[in-house]
Amino acid sequence: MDLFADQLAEELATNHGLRQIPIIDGELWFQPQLPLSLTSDAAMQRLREETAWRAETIQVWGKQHLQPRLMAWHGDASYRYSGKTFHPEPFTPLQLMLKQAVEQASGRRFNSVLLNYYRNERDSMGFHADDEPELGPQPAIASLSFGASRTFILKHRHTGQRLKLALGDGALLLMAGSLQQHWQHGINKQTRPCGERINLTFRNILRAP
Ligand SMILES: O=C(O)CCC(=O)C(=O)O
Ligand SMILES: [Mn+2]
Repeated sequence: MDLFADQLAEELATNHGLRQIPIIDGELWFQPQLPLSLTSDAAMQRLREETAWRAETIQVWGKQHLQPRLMAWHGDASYRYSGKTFHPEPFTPLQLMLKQAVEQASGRRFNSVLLNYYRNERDSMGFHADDEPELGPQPAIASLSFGASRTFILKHRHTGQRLKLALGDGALLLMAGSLQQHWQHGINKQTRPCGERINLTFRNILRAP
């Protein structure tokens, strides 16, 4: 049975701040609206304009396809993702400000951000885990969303349990502990029309010693 984690989180969220959503095999923390010093509309517009968006390709059965979304990588460290090495652009001032807000809310530090731009309901992200070795064995990944609400789905690798979470405008989600080892996550395309959404996943890339 699907567990609607946003309902659960709402019950748990008796005041502001990140609240833990109880799940097995990992940590999941959620805050419906991260307080920021600018409106989401303003953040969205600046992210749209200031980010180095790219249409990346993906190889499926030997054929090149365009990813169903735009992506960008900013920060201090290069990173391998979906078999590709990203050489990041520097953080923009707005990204640094958002990073600071996310760090304050989560108590974690980050040195990179992957941004995803879902142009409409047809854009999506396939099931995956953020388990690249550069992130370390138990990475903390903080996801901040702006714009249209989209359903974030977590799927347990062994039990098949699914958990759905509506990530609305301003929502902060923190994945931590052993979550990436045991769960995959993704955003399906949907039939119901929706507007644009920009998601930022802040990560800490471990540097070579
Ligand atoms: O758009 C989202 O909420 C998910 C993004 C994500 O999983 C990723 O960037 O690895
Ligand atoms: Mn991910």
